[in-house]
Amino acid sequence: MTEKRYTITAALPYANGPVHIGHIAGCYLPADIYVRHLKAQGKDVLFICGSDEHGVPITIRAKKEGLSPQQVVDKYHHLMRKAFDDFGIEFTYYGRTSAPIHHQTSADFFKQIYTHGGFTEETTEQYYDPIANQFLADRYITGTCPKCGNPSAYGDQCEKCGSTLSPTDLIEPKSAISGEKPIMKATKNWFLPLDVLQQKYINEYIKSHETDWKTNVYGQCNSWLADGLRPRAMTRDLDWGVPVPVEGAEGKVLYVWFDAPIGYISATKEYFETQAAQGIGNKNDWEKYWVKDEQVNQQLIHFIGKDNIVFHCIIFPATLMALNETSDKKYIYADQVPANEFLNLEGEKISTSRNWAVWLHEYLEDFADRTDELRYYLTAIAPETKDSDFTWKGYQLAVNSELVAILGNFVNRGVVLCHKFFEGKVPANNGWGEKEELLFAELEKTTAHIYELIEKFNFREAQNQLIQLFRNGNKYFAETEPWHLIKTDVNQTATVINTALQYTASLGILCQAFLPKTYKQIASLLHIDSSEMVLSKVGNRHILEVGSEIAPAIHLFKNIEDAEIEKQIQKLEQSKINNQLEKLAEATVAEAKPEIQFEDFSKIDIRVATILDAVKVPKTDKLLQLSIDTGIDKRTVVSGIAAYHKPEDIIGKQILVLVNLAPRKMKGIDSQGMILMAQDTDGKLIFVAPENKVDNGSGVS
Ligand code: B3M
Ligand code: ZN
Repeated sequence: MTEKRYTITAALPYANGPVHIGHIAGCYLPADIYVRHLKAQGKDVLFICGSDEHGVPITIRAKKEGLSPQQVVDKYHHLMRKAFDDFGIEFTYYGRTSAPIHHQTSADFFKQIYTHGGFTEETTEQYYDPIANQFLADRYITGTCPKCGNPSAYGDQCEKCGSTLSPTDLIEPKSAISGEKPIMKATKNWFLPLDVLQQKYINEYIKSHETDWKTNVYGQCNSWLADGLRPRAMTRDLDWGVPVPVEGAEGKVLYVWFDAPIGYISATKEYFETQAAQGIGNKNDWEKYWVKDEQVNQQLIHFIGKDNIVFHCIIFPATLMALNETSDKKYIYADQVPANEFLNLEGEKISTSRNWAVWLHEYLEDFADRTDELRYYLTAIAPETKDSDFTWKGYQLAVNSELVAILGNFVNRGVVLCHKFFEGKVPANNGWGEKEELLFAELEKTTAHIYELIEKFNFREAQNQLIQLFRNGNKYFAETEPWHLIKTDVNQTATVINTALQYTASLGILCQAFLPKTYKQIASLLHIDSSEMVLSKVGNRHILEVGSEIAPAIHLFKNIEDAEIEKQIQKLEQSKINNQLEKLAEATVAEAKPEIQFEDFSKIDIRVATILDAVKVPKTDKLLQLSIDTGIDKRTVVSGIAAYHKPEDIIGKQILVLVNLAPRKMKGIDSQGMILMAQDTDGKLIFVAPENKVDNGSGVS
């Protein structure tokens, strides 16, 4: 059994928002590197992904955007797909779980297990909204967190203290749909008996990966198994998803975590169907990648983020195990699940709802053509073993001091010198010395190491080793100094340039998996057809023919300017300000706050003041910078009222100011205090002021 066949999947992103850098670093980029590396070796590999278009996250988004769930998934499916394409993630096929073939496949799987008696039927009491006439998914129930008192915790978790909750934990639960108090109502659902499957298969399956899975992945699975798996409902009372294909299940759909991973299989089917329709291959070829074939060493590898570990290592295999009990067709289970930890942004957790993210499609707009730069930095900081942090300054530094100064510089020097001394034709190699032998010996050793690292999913270090090879190239130039050597020894200079260019060709090939655009550019600089730039040639001393012409020099990378980085940081700061303002607005409309003591109130120092001057804070649309006379002093306050008040209209106005609020920096300006505003029903902010003019500094009590 020598033939190896790879089925590689990357987590199906929810079609409820665009893709951000955290997703890319988490699984799409490492998967793409791995796949490119395999393909470069001529391996049989299929790379599958697609949009996850079911589940509560979609319906919540739809409600928020005032769209139907179908409109939401259409919108984000196309946006994500385009961003992946533009960024150069080379899926063999990108499907979607709303596709008919997916509905069919997942319904068939369910039916097959059901008919075979593989599910247990259970009636449980679930929260039900009597006004909206529907059962409530955990996310649709809000209430007070029993752990920290946060009044807007969700039925599955409290975002304030991070506790995992179940809906019945909430104090004073409310339906997020109607605001009504939900009632308990009995409902029937179908459960996968994970407890039984654990004893029969799962324990053994996980145990068999004790040494070859990443420790974080194995550890998480093991702790679930140690707790003992419990039956899990594979159907839900929801009106969006794949309808449960059995009688008496009206109004129920398949649990999204049942159908989503089957999406990998249905997308594979769809791919081979489309191929077959064009006369290529056979539509049943999908089985080669999913159904056990004793003659072939099949490798199924799921690239995911750490929050998906249990679903890919336990629940999906369990589904397939239940399915495998029903027929002779045996589906394969994951051989590897190289899950990554999380990527943070500027020291904070990436958050879609707070818009604290770098969206891939926006990056591609702002940094058109700079795809390899982002690939490079995300791999350099890949959260492989622990969470890591994306910073714009870090990105700039990586590009300028590594891609420009090390990689780009080395490639450029060889090409420039070849044109300068040898009319742009590859000069002869007139005999190697010690330096050349050493350079190539290092190349051979490091290449083998890079392969090993990639095979262990250690892309970060693999790329680091690649850059080290470019560093060695620069060192070679520094030691041989061809720009001086040319004056005394043309033959020896020819050898140096020949060596540098052959070495460049090898490194170009090694760039293929990590920096595909750079790989192509190096190929075209050296006038080599990319089909000639194959991994087996790395280390070859004669990739380029003596006398062959090379292209004029270009800069592979250019520096990222401070202004570009500043613009991105400003953008993030703007999100922060918007969030603060939203929070303030929310706080004012929220219900009555808990009782306080007089001592609490007496800490507050509110004074009458007059606005002396007002200007808009540059590059923001919401902020005004006010100079005010508080009677105690003259000071600056930044206030989020620009949308409601023109600066010229408010100069001279008397207002109320909380003067002893700790200063806060907003857009780099120290804001000393807070103007008191009332909010009308449209959300407009209106000044609160004394009825008649009084002295500045008069206290309010
Ligand atoms: N859509 C969860 C996520 O985006 C889910 C992954 C499905 S993979 C089959 O994190
Ligand atoms: Zn809480």
